[in-house]
Amino acid sequence: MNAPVPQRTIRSVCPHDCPSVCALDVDILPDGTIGRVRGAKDDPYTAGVICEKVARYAERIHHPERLTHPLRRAGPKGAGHWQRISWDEALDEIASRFLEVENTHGPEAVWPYFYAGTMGHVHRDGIERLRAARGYSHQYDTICVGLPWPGYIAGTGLLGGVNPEQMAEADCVVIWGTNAVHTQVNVMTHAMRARKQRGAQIVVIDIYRNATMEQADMGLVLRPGTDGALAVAAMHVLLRDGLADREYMSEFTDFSPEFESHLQTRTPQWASEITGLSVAEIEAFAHLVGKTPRTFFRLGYGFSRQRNGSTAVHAALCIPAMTGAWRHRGGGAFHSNSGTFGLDKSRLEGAHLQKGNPRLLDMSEIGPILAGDAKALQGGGPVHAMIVQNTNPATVAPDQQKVREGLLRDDLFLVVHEQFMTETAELADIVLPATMFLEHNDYYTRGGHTRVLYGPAVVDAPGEARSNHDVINAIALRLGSDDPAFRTSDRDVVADTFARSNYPALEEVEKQGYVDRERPDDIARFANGFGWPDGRFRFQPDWQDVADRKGYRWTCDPADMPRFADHWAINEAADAEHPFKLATSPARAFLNSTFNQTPGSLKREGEPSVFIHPEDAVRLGIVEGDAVFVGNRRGQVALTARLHTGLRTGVLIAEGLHRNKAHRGGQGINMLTSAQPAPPFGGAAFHDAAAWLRKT
Ligand SMILES: Nc1nc2c(c(=O)[nH]1)N[C@H]1C(S)=C(S)[C@@H](COP(=O)(O)OP(=O)(O)OC[C@H]3O[C@@H](n4cnc5c(=O)[nH]c(N)nc54)[C@H](O)[C@@H]3O)O[C@H]1N2
Ligand SMILES: Nc1nc2c(c(=O)[nH]1)N[C@H]1C(S)=C(S)[C@@H](COP(=O)(O)OP(=O)(O)OC[C@H]3O[C@@H](n4cnc5c(=O)[nH]c(N)nc54)[C@H](O)[C@@H]3O)O[C@H]1N2
Ligand code: SF4
Ligand SMILES: [Mo]
Repeated sequence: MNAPVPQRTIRSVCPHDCPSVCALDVDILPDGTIGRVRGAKDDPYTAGVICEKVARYAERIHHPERLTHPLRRAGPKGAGHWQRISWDEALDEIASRFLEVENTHGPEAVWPYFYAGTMGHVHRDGIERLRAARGYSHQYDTICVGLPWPGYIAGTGLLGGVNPEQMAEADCVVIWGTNAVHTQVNVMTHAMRARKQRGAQIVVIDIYRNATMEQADMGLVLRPGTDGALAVAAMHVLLRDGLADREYMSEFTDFSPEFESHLQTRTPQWASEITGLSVAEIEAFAHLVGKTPRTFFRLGYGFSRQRNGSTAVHAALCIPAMTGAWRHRGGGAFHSNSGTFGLDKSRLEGAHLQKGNPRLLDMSEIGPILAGDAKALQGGGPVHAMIVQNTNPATVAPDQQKVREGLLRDDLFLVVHEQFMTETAELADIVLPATMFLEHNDYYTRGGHTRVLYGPAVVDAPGEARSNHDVINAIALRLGSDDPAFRTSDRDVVADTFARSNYPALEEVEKQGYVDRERPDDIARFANGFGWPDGRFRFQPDWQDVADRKGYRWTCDPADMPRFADHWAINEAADAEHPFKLATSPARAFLNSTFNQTPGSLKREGEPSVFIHPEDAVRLGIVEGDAVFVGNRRGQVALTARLHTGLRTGVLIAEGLHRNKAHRGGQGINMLTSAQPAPPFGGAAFHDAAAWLRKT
């Protein structure tokens, strides 16, 4: 008889698409299953805290509905009839169907589609190797970062900021457009330290009194899509009341008399009419940040998911450049450090294999693309085959009706590699079972901090589940590619990527669990200059420079962009038929659509619902718990009305991506969101939809 294996605790890292990228301590029980999952206490950013959904990970990794075997559709598309097949059968069929499409329609008719279900680079980005080797259509990655990143870079020239641990050393923390209590709980750890240790003021700027605002000293509830107006009016007040750091601006920014005259027109009264905030609120905010040198601006993703989101992020980022907050420890700004990791992923992504110069298809436009929209197809032919990894577009992508109809097309061969039978997998021809993070090796960059962490394979995968890396390699080999890049292990790729990037060797990283990429503090706060050639922060962005630097593609006429930091009035306007503005803010216990099948999360989130202001409810004869429809030109969705005093009249908030079928009628919230690429460079404006609401 084998000796019982003692329980052990291993160091891992949360793989989910969350800026916190927590270091985890995971108990592995004697039977090889996982037990408790805790935040690592010795990791300075995680600091022993993780969210409740990951703390309950045992219920996800050992979920009875996990996919364990390859499946082939055994009836009409989407009908739910499946036949179990072997991996060989599955891979052979995929290879022959892909080759058939390549030969009939050309390689651009195949579109590998992925996102960040796992944030491990090997298992997330390895799909690019297959794409490159076959010359398949590229994917333009817009769904999450297409709006915020350009806005940030437009100011600083680099996607990086002050180490977020320094929030604890601030006298004021501005949490702008991120519901951190739901989406990245560790921000609260460090912000609360500042309050406890230094009496720091916490400001939260959002469009409803969300869980994060409940913790704030100053909560600003503005109208959706009006953050740019608040920002420029705050700057107006800073200049007017002598609170701008003119010395800092002349040394470190492009501040000009023209910009100053522009701001003179952006009065608090002007902004009050746009934002719905009172003049007193705008002035109080400006005075607080103007008089508190150590103010830390934590800019989130939420307020960028408006059509004018890029310019809003840029405008908000201008405030610390005017107050000189960047000068002071505890001050400055942060959105993401994703521009600072210095990784060479050329091999991982197969740059050396690139065949031809295929078109670039926008992932947020998957609906129009599959519907045959010529513009979205970039003038090329239809997509006839897809392999989807790490994402669930049938639930998460905008303009859901088109996405669903497109995925159901009979002339589309759809392969979905998944951990669960998601609503995308349900529409597939072939479904492949995928491993989870504790079952494969990978490294993870922490966009919300400074570290790169390593997560090893520590438990066996269930059934025949295979990793993304292994599946990509197997398909490429079957398609006839013989490059050694397709004969590697995930661990080899981590080691090779670290070596190419001049990181410490994997063995060393493994012992420690992480590589610290913290930049010297003066560099992180741009004390030697911002990331543009003249070292100056830009109040007057040059969006073409941003496009050139990052390879972005214009989706509007550059001449239409505001010249300076500003409010840009281009959002979907409410009108007589669509009197509400709807935002689809994140739910606490789901992560996008991940966890929308785990019992603990389902219990917490309850049925899909919509927050409505009591005055609007009274006007429409609606009471708490009523069944309602919310709709617009794109479709309609059944929800349950919840009265909430913490939003403005005329605003609706539907938290979370419940399964479409959790809604009466089976239509999910993205029925209502638009796939129209937002300016300047694309991205989905998920929180910007005009809509009507009526009782069912
Ligand atoms: N629990 C949970 N955690 C998550 C996720 C999740 O779905 N659930 N998603 C993960 C992912 S992929 C990402 S990218 C991050 C995103 O995390 P965040 O940066 O927090 O961004 P969002 O979740 O889009 O929205 C945050 C807040 O922005 C608000 N908002 C919407 N429009 C506006 C506006 O015009 N102005 C202002 N000021 N606020 C506005 C929303 O109401 C919401 O409260 O979170 C990650 N973490
Ligand atoms: N209405 C509305 N829609 C939104 C948003 C919103 O705020 N409102 N937010 C948007 C944002 S910010 C984002 S980032 C997108 C995210 O959208 P998605 O990237 O689709 O994110 P998830 O819904 O979490 O789905 C990830 C899927 O990957 C699978 N997965 C995880 N790990 C692995 C793996 O190792 N291998 C394989 N093969 N699969 C794996 C999971 O099981 C899960 O089904 O959604 C967007 N959609
Ligand atoms: S807070 Fe984010 S990174 Fe941390 S455990 Fe939860 S989902 Fe993962
Ligand atoms: Mo995201």
